[in-house]
Amino acid sequence: SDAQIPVIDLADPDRAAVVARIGDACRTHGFFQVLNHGVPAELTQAMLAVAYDFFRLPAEEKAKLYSDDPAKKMRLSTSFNVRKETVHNWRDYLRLHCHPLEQYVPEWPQNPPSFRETVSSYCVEVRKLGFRLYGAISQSLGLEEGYMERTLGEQEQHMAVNFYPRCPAPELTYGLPAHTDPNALTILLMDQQVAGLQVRRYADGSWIAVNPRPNALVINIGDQLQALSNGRYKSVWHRAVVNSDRPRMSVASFLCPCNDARIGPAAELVAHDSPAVYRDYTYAEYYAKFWSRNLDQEHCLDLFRTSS
Ligand code: AKG
Repeated sequence: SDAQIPVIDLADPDRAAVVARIGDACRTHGFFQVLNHGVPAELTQAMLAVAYDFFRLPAEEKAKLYSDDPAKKMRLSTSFNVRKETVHNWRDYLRLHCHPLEQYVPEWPQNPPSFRETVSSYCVEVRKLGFRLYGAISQSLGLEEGYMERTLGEQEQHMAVNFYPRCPAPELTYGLPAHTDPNALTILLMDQQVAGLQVRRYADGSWIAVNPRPNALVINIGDQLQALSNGRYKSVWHRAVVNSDRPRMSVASFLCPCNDARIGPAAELVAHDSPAVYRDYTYAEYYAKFWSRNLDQEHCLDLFRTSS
């Protein structure tokens, strides 16, 4: 279909209009693209280039980093949950914890030689963008600008560097099957040459392709913002398809509440005619639940609904 997710120019001087567009996008799609987002184009290009260089390293060198233990703070892995799933996904990925950087960078790959420096700089810029978006998202819900930042606590930041090799039979699997993101906000840097991301429209369940757009970043609402917004904003299903012609890369940055953050609908968004849709829980509880499941199950947040 020709439907597209909204594209929002963050440099538009009309702040109220930008906030309104973001609110609209979060309500109707749960996804939007941003332009003039402050992450320099040279840095996004360098990030993608170093990601490709990493996955071009000899298999024996990469194998040393392999682990399928989700508790590890740095690991190279494949598929999603290789121990549990029946159909594997056509994806290899490097997962990194990124905040605080000085704690984690010493564990990161030293090869390619520019990896640590490029990825660290990218993480810093993406985090700044994420906090700017939290401000706008809070305001778009009628909350004070600092609401999300305060409620989510001293936030963690994770990264998935997703590499989807050429797939000889792309109709048999996905790069990543449909899932929603368990964190608060995701900032996705997509391959500029090869498309693959598809987003499920909340309105009618149809899938729309998100085509790469020069220098744009893709933003999506994770499960935690759906909970905080009392269901007004949507953490929607999305997936990555693969193809037989070309490999593809994507770099997903996940801003996550701290483990002991208490998450639940904002008091300001709960009223007699809009009761709390979700119960309160800690992020640690949610995250453990998410990783204990496969991706082909119901929306994880449905397990945290109030019983009424
Ligand atoms: C994820 O890493 O959670 C994604 O959804 C990546 C999607 C993509 O590769 O475009």
